[in-house]
Amino acid sequence: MHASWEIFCSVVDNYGDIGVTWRLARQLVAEYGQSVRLWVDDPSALVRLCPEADENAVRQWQQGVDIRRWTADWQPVEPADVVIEAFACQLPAAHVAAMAARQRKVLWLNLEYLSAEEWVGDCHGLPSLQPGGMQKFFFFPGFTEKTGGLLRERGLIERRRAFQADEPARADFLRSLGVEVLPGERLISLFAYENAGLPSWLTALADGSQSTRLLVPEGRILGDLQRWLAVPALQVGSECRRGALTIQVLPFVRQDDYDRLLWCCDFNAVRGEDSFLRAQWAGRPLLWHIYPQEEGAHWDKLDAFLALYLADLPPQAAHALRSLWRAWNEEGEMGSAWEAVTEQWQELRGHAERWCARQATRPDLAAGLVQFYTDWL
Ligand code: TRH
Repeated sequence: MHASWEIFCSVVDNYGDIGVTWRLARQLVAEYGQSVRLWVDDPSALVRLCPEADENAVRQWQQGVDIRRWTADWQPVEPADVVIEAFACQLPAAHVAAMAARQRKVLWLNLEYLSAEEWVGDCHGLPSLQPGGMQKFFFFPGFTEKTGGLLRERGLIERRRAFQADEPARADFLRSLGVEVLPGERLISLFAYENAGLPSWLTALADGSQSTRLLVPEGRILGDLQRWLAVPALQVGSECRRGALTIQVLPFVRQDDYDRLLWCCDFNAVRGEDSFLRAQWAGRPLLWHIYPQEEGAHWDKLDAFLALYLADLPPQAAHALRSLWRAWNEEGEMGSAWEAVTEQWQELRGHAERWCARQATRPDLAAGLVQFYTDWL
């Protein structure tokens, strides 16, 4: 079934909104042969993930996706068969009117943020009547069969495992980022918001018995790192050593290379939505810095995910990881929680691969969307 799709992305802040919509757009084109138009109000965010993109172009094609700049002065276009508003962004009123007036009916979807909370399964796929008579359906990604699934490209897990088994490929890739791993060094990647808990983690790593190389793509956490290191500035290529810890600042890499970076590491600190999921597909233990929400709403999301993720772990390992995640998100003391995690390392590592394998048996989000459209027709 061939259809035309359009995805509307308003970049609120950071890279999660564009990260998810760009990934979905590419997958619908590459794996389902769909025509996809991606509307983005801030193409400079896309350029970080896809450096070939031109932030000034009104219209451009990248990897088969028709990318349009979404500006305030909306010029009417014929709506697509399926219109996705990502994360409840507000569609142009004139476009909604055109969708309602289109002769061939339009499926209107709101793609929601990823959450493991139980209510998500009950709300997934529900319609809501809009002024003007159209229905809008809520599409929830998620971790259970009652949800719309998780973004996962075809063959992703096989590609990831092959890469992890290919030591020369891993070394070449790391070298391309300026990383030379020393024998016996543990690799950790760090992508996080500012975090007052960071110094205590860094101290634990520096004082530890195992040598660690911390790879940090350029971003918001550099200020905290710089203060702990007490250096005047950090930039791409900076490398500093304190005790058993070597910290190396990497460039912010294209989206596919960020996947490879996660695959290379023994442990990944990630944030938001998309990197959080990619770290799960990497099959390695992870630490999630959840996007903080007003009135602490993010804690329910964090606990809901932990309840699922830790369900099959022996109590000690589950306790260790939960304590680390809570300390990180409370921006609290990380030292003792990190030590407990290192004691459970093998258990957590095996579990990360099993979790990934289990989640990968379910239909992915793009498949779910295509199926939803087919069923709706
Ligand atoms: O950037 P984020 O913090 O985005 C967040 C979340 O999506 C959150 O849910 C949302 O509400 C908020 O924005 C507004 O984290 P996230 O989701 O992990 O997105 C980061 C993207 O950047 C992801 O697609 C991976 C990509 N990335 C690269 O391509 N290269 C890199 O070097 C790095 C570090 C990330």
